[in-house]
Amino acid sequence: MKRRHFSKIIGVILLVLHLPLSPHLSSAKEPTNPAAAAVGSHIMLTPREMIWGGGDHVRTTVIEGDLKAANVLYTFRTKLPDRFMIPPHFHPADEHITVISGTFNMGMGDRFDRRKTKAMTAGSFIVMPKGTHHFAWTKGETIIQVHAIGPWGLTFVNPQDRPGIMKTGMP
Ligand SMILES: [Cu+2]
Repeated sequence: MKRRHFSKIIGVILLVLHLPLSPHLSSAKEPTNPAAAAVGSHIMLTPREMIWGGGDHVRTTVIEGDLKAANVLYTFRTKLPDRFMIPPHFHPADEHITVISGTFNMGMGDRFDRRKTKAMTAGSFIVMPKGTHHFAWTKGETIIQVHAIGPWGLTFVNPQDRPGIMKTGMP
């Protein structure tokens, strides 16, 4: 009798433990999009192993995928100097941003306005839907990690706009 009771309890525990795991155990739930398994071999990169390139102000390292490849996930990091401004722009795919260090101040809309930005500190996460107009500026040297489905693209709302270090007195 005691033994039966014990096995009943074990059965309930197993059932409870199994429930949140079941999506992972079921092979029927595997994604069918080929991009879900596009990486040929594993990636294990420490920050020291990342190779940065780019100009004097902005440094970039692509850590996964190819920014030009279509329908495949890419991930890159960009290192921006203090008071760097990215004018209103949008992207051809949902943009996912993780702030690695510094502060990335981000706002929405067609006009750059520092008062309308939110201070996204290290560890913050942002998703900007495809086509959404947004802008940003940095406080301190800032590293952001961007991942999205390629190809990468950025279009300024005002075609004359260029990213760059803010001068004092800017909006
Ligand atoms: Cu953006």
